[in-house]
Amino acid sequence: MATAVEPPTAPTNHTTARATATPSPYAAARAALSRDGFVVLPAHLFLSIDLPALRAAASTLTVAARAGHWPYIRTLPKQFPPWPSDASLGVWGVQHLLHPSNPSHTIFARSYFDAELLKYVAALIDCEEEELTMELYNMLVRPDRAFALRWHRDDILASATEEEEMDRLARPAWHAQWNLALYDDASLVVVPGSHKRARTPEERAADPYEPHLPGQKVVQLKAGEVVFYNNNILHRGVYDEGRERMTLHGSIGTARAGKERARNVLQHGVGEWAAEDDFGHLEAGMRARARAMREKLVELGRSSWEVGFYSKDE
Ligand SMILES: O=C(O)CCC(=O)C(=O)O
Repeated sequence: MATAVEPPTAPTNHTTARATATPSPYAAARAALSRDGFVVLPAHLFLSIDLPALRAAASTLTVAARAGHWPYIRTLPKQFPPWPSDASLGVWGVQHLLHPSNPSHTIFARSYFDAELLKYVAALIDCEEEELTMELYNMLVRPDRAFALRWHRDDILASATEEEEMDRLARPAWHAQWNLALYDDASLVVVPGSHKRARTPEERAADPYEPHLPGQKVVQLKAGEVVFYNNNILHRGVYDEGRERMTLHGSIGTARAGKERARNVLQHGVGEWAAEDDFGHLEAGMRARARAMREKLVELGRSSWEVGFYSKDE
């Protein structure tokens, strides 16, 4: 079972930590992610995560999105992109928190580029921090009416054969994905360990909205906690439209990722505005990191212009 990882006494570089006998917190998180497919980290690790400021910014943007004033939204009843930009359909996600036209994008950027978070990301991907590439920063919110996501793996189609599943699962993810809960959240349901194996006959035969798959676990997050999860773990979202949800949903990649990852990232439209954001309001050290990571995303867009995308809803 994935457990919360205790904080480092003194932050260390994950490559240094690998050589020591006692696993560093970064190595422990990596081991848990590798074993279970997810790992929950405590809120106090991440000093730049300012919950009151994030809640205020998240609430303002969500109100704008529901009123039709923020066009980057996930709309009901669609699970996968692209989503029509019509808030009257109902909203379950708010996209592009780092878009320069979001007046609060700097507040979200401080949490996305948090120094400690990036150390964990590099350790979980197993790359150097200098190789990290900006990807996506979105927010999952209480849906406007009853809604749930079906069981899925983010970049393996439900129609994949056992061989196709295993072929994809055997390859490195080259990115890290996380949920950071601004309010207590129990929406993400996973099947621990399923990121390492093809679906069982029972999982294949199950209803896409099957409420109880063997071994499933509801990931319980307290406000401020972060769950990193393998996006190809068998998972779903089960939502309570009556309960506040504002959970930041991020991913960061590495320059080592190929076109497959480029498709997954660029299908969300981030390539259209990323070059405009110079993160000018961030503090110097964070600004330099953000600009370097943003540059890698812009380069990914340039070199992958032909990737296109498919929709798993079809
Ligand atoms: O709501 C969640 O936490 C899960 C979201 C998800 O599975 C997805 O966006 O593919």
